[in-house]
Amino acid sequence: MNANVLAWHITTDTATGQFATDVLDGLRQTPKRLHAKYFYDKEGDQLFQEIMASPEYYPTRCELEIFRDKTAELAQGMIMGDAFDLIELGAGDATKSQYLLQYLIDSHTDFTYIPIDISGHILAELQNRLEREIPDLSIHCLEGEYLAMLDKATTLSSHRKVVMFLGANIGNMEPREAVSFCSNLQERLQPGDQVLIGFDLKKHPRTIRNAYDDSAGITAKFNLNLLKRINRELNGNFITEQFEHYQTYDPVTGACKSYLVSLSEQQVTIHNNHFNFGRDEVIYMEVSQKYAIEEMTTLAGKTGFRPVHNTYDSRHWFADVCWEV
Ligand code: AVJ
Repeated sequence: MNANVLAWHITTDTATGQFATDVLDGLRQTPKRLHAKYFYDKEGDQLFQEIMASPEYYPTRCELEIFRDKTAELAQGMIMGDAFDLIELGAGDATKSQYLLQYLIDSHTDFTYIPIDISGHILAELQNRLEREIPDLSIHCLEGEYLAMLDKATTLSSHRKVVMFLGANIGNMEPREAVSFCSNLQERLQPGDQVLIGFDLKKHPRTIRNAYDDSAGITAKFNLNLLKRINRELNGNFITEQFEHYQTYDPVTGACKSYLVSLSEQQVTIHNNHFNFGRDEVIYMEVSQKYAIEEMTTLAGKTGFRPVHNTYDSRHWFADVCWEV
């Protein structure tokens, strides 16, 4: 394929076009970087499932414990007041939220569940399953980008809103990006609206590093899969054996970062675009930011929210925090 073919992709297929643009831009930067949001193609989804099942990766199990065992605590702030919309950004298969949904139904709460996801396929499956398993649930799926769909949800109803952003997905933002994301969220909400955000907390640095450097090498595969995806979808020629996963965690800043290290001096071509890699040069792949309790509170304060309540798992490794506008 030549550059014209790439241009064709960019103008005719927004999804592929954005992927191509972001990959080429990222690899032109110093240091080179790729975006974690592109990890999740079919193979990446499968590998992420394996990560969540690995003994080292604790965050999913911690948040599941909160939703399963502390449901009443999570719900207490929400159920005061009139009917509300429970909006979930990046709902996925909603395994965790389902405990909360069931609890709200059992306590005869008047609410509509509005899952937002970029994948229409995932939403269709979710809607099917929830209609079967929680027949009394009122559900309205929105397919698209988080903030655009949040705007849409605002035009659909004037109900009070509770917006959930779970799974420590906020960790994929650098602290500065988290501030602008929370501000954008706050601007779209009204006084009395709430958010429920899942944060992975600072803890023993080895526990954290091991979660992203599992002994079976699944996280390494997960990172390398993005190179394979670029080969598949953007006509790249990465030799994945020439790259090695390297994980860091800085217990002071809370930044947990993954890199791919080039094992030799090499050139990679993506659609006629050439990229030179020095030996030991890295690609910065992902940040999974960890928070101290005060750092979450500071983030709330900087972005116009008032912290209402934090719910923790039994080890205090994870927090789902409720903030109000
Ligand atoms: C889905 C962003 C929460 O950062 O912990 C897991 C992704 N990356 N292992 C995380 C991930 C490597 C995960 N999030």
